[in-house]
Amino acid sequence: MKAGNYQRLRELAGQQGADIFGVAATEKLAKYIDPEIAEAASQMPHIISIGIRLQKSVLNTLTDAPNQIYKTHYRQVNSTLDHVTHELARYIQSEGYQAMPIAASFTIDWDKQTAHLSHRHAALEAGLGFWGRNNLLVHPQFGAGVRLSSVFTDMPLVDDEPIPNDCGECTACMIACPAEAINENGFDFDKCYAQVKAFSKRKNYSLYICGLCVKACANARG
Ligand code: B12
Ligand code: SF4
Ligand code: SF4
Repeated sequence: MKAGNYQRLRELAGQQGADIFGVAATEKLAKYIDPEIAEAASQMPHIISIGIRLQKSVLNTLTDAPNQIYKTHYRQVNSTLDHVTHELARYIQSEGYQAMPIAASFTIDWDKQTAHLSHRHAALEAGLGFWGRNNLLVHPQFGAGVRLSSVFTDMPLVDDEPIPNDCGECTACMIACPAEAINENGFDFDKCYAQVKAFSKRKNYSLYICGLCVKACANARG
């Protein structure tokens, strides 16, 4: 039953537009769940993690800053992620189980820069990739060129395991980052945040996006 549910959800996610799919145990992610949903989440032992691969043709138009085609692609992919997680939740509820889809991109606490759930940590536990030098979830084949989303559920499912891969000798994102936020000592969140905030102030932007370490990683892996 667990394996059958997993396969059915995996197929549905793929039909609706997801490129990658995995399942993590909710209990491993307790510290990455916002208090607003903690009680509800504790009754749903699995987190379905999905991802959509970004188009390299779009990423490769980036030179030294985000541009308008990246901004529109970012929105398209978020919108599709929200569609897929909603469709998975609809199916699960129709089968008599609980499901809670989490938005692809929504910040609930602006001081701490946190969401209802950290999709990266869910994807890490679901075996969709490893933690990269760029602080992003790196898929072994698509690199950090994947956007992520998640659904809590109590439908019986098999949990996946994390994968052992890592960045190895690669340093492509260190060279690409305009803020020097990625270095031998790790990831400097303040430098990255200051850079994406500065980009957001430009005319017609408003979003806290960048994409340069994503582009570097997608090309390094793929
Ligand atoms: C708020 C937010 C931001 C904020 C701050 C994010 C942050 N805290 O790092 C800002 C605006 C700066 C930002 C920037 C970007 N973001 Co953002 N962001 C989010 C959002 C909405 C919430 C993140 C969150 O919950 N943080 C809370 C803390 C607890 O979790 P965390 O940040 O994941 O983890 C921290 C630590 O655990 C630590 N850590 C360090 N090393 C290790 C090692 C291990 C093994 C572990 C477990 C943890 C760990 O790193 C983090 C601290 O910085 C998520 C969507 C979501 N719901 O997850 C997208 C999300 C993380 N963003 C994403 C992306 C792509 C970006 C940008 C590239 C912008 C862009 N799209 O062009 C940059 C990249 C910055 C970078 N290199 O990390 C993607 C990441 C996809 C991926 N493949 O990983 C997400 C998941 C959106 C999505 N739906 O796909 N983001
Ligand atoms: S999002 Fe931009 S500023 Fe932040 S680490 Fe990546 S390349 Fe650097
Ligand atoms: S570009 Fe290379 S070093 Fe940076 S996160 Fe991706 S694999 Fe790791």
